[in-house]
Amino acid sequence: MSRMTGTGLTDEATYDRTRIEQWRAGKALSRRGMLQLTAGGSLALTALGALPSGTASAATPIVKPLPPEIFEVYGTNAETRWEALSGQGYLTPVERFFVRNHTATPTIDVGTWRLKLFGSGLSGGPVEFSYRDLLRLPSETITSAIECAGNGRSYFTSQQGQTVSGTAWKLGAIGVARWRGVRLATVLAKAGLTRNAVDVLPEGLDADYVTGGVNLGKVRRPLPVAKALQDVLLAYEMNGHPLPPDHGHPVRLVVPSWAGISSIKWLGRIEVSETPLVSPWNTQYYRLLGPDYPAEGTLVTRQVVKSAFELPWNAEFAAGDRQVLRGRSWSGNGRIRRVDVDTGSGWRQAKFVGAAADRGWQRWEIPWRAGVPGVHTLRARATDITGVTQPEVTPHNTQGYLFDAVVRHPVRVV
Ligand SMILES: Nc1nc2c(c(=O)[nH]1)N[C@H]1C(S)=C(S)[C@@H](COP(=O)(O)O)O[C@H]1N2
Ligand SMILES: [Mo]
Repeated sequence: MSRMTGTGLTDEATYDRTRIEQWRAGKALSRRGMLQLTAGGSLALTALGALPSGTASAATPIVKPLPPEIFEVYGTNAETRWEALSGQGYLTPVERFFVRNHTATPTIDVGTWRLKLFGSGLSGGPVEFSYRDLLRLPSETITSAIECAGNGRSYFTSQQGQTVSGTAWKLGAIGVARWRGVRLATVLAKAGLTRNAVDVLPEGLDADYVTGGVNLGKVRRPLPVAKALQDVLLAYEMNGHPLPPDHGHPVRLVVPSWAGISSIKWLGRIEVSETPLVSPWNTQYYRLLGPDYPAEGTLVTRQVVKSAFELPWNAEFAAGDRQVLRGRSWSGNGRIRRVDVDTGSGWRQAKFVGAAADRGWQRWEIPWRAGVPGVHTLRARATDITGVTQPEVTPHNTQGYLFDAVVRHPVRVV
């Protein structure tokens, strides 16, 4: 599974193995050891001081309207209904883009906002950038998906009969947008990145995340410097407009192909370090844990292959009608090579619609004649450019990440 490339630590397996070895060298690698490490990481961060300049308001978790025909809401989160992408273009409009908030969308004043970089991985002292500083740096525009690692989680239960923890997303915790901003590489270079730096730890300005009576601090998750330098953007624009409040205004990270948690919103600080960094979001969360995984779990980095129909659950069709079924497929490994669809009589190859961005999704369609009345099952199965195909079953992991199995989509012919 590990594709060794010159990018070294951007390969997820290499990254995790390297970090695990580093932990092992310094700490016992029991689950308890990892939790202690987490606590230590949090304390260390708190001790670094420098209060964020943003102010979080707990009043409304999500600022933009969430019409029920477009979104399904779960507490502080909202997923896009797949039928709401029917008739839309390649990009997900901001008004339809899913929101994943650990707490609530904060209100941040761009005038006083600063991005602070600090840590042993910088040759000088701490460095600050204002919003205007960032706008003056060379910009880059990329089209990229942001997808929650838990997207599709509910199918572990509904399709595989397994218990998992976390938000019971269907397949709508993904969106594709055009992001404009400054490469993180540019900002790190200006800040004096040393040759020995190994990790960066971007941190949000939203409220501390408190769960089960424990304060886990600011939402933050380390990235290896190799990935940070490769294709990560400090985005200030989404689909041609200033980043909206719910998606990280004024500046968020966009970490293409990796789990959505990497793309920290409302960015306030980035620690740059010559020693590996940890946070609860890479020790406690975003690890694949369960019988099929090593005791310490496997770190979640890159997203997996998935497909979805632009149809409501239990969509109704008139018997005998000729239809065109439409959908989209995507993968954290790169473009989609082919998509097959089964409507009950075997797999048929779907036709691609339009071009796809490297880090976006592929739209497709296939004709279908709705047959006899009753419940029918539609299935779509994609294969990506690395040859990875969606399996029938995803091995269970306790937190329900990276569900990649073919989803059985029920429709009714009446
Ligand atoms: N500061 C901050 N950044 C964050 C989060 C958060 O709660 N706070 N949620 C993360 C998760 S889990 C996901 S999936 C994506 C969701 O991005 P979106 O809300 O713009 O769709 O943001 C990530 N960045
Ligand atoms: Mo997420």
